[in-house]
Amino acid sequence: MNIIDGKKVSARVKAEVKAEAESLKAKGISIGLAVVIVGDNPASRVYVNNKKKACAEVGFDSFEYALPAETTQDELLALVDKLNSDAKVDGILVQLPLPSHIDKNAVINAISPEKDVDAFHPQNVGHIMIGDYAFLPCTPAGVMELIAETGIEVSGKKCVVIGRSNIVGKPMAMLLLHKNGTVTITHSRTRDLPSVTSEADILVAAVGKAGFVTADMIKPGAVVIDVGMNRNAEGKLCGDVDFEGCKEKAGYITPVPGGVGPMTIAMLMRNTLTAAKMHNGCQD
Ligand code: BQF
Repeated sequence: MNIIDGKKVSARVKAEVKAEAESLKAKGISIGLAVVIVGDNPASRVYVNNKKKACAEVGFDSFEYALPAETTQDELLALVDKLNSDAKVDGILVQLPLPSHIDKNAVINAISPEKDVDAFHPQNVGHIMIGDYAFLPCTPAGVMELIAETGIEVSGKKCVVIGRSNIVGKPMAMLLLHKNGTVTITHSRTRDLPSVTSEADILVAAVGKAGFVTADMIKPGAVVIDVGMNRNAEGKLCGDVDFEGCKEKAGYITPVPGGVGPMTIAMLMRNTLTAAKMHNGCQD
């Protein structure tokens, strides 16, 4: 059993981003990320703080817009519009989930694709599908970095993704496919899930249920990546994988916290750097 250290890998990615940000700064180019949060979801507040902290670490400016829960969709769209044309803003991040009276897709569609550092805009989703990336989807891209860290090649391997969300499951499957994995996407209607997952050389769990993946569901020696972010009865952060039960059987496994989460943030920093380079005409 090997534990993949997401904190360590994310520190390396952030150090690379920081070095590039410094060389841009030497040319008079600063990098800015706008972070928009609507309402007071405590988990969202933590995530936004993590993103602002990472900006400070790598030398980006961050601009927080904390709007009340009653903000109308039109008000939010007006803010996005303003940020789209603000030259100090290279990346725009609207923290999800949004209150139910706001249409998430209307907001995502309003973000300029050139500033869409989450890669949620349909134009960027299309790029991901084709494999000519402008921005990488942050969480799936972070997972790919963690898989690379094991030294195990994706090409030809059986990869199983549990979960089909637009944010994780679907783009995750695309990135694995582009690396020539043989990819299966499973979900709540999949029949006999354990028989599918126990064939996986690489298993990515993005379900949203604590302890969903148990040892009987994994292949001995498999790479097990846990995207889950759940709280158990004691309020402790835990993933979708029964870590204690799976850690001996898996070849490699990611912990929660300290696995995929820090990578999501690091990849957001990388995307913001990419955006700044695009906006300043630096080739990449
Ligand atoms: C860690 C997220 C579900 C829904 C919306 C580090 C984060 C989390 C954990 C973090 C997440 C999850 C984010 C750790 C951002 C990842 O040390 O393990 C960082 O801030 N994340 C988000 O913005 O929205 C979410 C999960």
